[in-house]
Amino acid sequence: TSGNNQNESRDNFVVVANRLPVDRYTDADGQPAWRTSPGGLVTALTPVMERLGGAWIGWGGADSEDIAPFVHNGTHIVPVALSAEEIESYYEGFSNDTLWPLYHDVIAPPTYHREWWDSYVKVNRRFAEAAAETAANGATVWVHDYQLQLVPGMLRELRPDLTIGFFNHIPFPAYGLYSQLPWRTQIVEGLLGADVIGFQRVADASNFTRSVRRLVGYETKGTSVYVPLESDSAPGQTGGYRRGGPTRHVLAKHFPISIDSASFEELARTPEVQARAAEIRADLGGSGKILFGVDRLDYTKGIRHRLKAYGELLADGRINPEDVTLIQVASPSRERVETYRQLRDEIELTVGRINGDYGQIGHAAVHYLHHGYPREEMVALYLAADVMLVTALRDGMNLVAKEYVATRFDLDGVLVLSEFAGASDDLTQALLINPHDIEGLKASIMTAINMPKPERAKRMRSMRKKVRENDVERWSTAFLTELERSAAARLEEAQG
Ligand code: GDG
Repeated sequence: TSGNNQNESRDNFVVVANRLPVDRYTDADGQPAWRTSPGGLVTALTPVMERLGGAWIGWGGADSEDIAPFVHNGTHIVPVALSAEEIESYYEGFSNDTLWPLYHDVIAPPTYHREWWDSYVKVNRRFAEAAAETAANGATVWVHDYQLQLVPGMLRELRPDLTIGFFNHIPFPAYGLYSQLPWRTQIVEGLLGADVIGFQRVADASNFTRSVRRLVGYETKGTSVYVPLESDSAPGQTGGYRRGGPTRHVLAKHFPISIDSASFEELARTPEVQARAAEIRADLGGSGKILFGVDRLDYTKGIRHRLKAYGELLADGRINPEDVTLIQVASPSRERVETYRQLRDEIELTVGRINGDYGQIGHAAVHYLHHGYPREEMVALYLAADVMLVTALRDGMNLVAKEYVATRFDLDGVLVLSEFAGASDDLTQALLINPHDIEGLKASIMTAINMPKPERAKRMRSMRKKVRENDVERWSTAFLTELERSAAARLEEAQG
């Protein structure tokens, strides 16, 4: 196969993701340089990369056109260039204004533009070609997330020798919504190029297999999809293949992602972070309850619902700003997409109103911060917070919920958690809420504020056990084990 050329310099393990695991910055001498980005995926895959010797293919950010591959901390970095026009159409457009709202149950209306789709196809092909050139013969390639759903199919055509995994970090919608997508069949076929397709929740995997049955008519059984090897008809024509012919097995299963739990606890135990948490509490008056929310500023996170519930509790006189404060960190996100601009305006208007109506000198009702913070500060905030508010309307997993739990080695703090976040499957000892039910949300916030210490400790202990056991290493190992199994099965078949 084509993988044999220069096999020496090629990699046995290749990650393909929209973004590279490194960020560009200007060093002390004014020279452009790269440093590891703080993300969870990077942490999760670093040990695997070190073990297998890996490459990472991704976009390097807005001002990083035409950079040659290089090595960073032992990882082979392969930048994919995007033009300004492609950033608009493939990334901000199709990825973040078509797929993102559609896959989050159309909380915001998805925009369908044929030009955006064309760009998505073109950019996915560029990523697939880069992967085909980088991967050694028989290598394993792990593709990530909704921006790259066509890569598995394209890559399988280019390099049938590879073992291909795909992990979807966001929800996969029910067929009734997914079927809106004009290119629904192409995307399902793109994904089916993988050997293993991972989702966050059981429901996401079953939504996908249902779409497979409805759109291409392939046989599915539980987490197995049987993709016919010979097609009698043009792709996309439902049922146009010979039943009972030879098939390729694809596993479509849930692999709930997690965090590096130990490293969060370790950071929480450092004297610096402890001191900072105490300082935050003291700055807010020392004795009152602190409610805390931290999210990318995104309409899926339910920040408006959270503020509505909190504002009404103040209006009803059930809480008062001398005793209760809300800190809301909204880290800047996708600021060039119109829906996100509007959301920011709405949130800032609401925060201004709440503070204007209920704040007092020295007691703001909401401390609203539109910044990104270093991880140390995040952990100090988690430690300072009596109540953590995760009110997402739809969220693949939500790592913030798990980070809060991992941080609270003191067995204190209450997590209010949306049942629409994947994290609620595991964290059943949180106060589970439906964010659309404002009265219910208000009641749960009051329960959290007034929860007695022994109950807080009992719930936190049980959640900590889950987050410690199911950490991100377990996640990547579970996924890669299935990929290895699939590679072994294919090898066996090929050898007869
Ligand atoms: C997608 C899916 C799924 C946020 N602000 C700051 C900051 N963060 C960190 C958090 C957390 C991460 O960003 C956010 O992860 P989430 O899981 O909460 O949400 P998404 O960004 O939407 O992630 C989600 C995830 O992919 C993984 O599969 O769970 O469902 O939507 O780690 O701590 N970190 C720092 N400063 C900030 O200001 N340092």
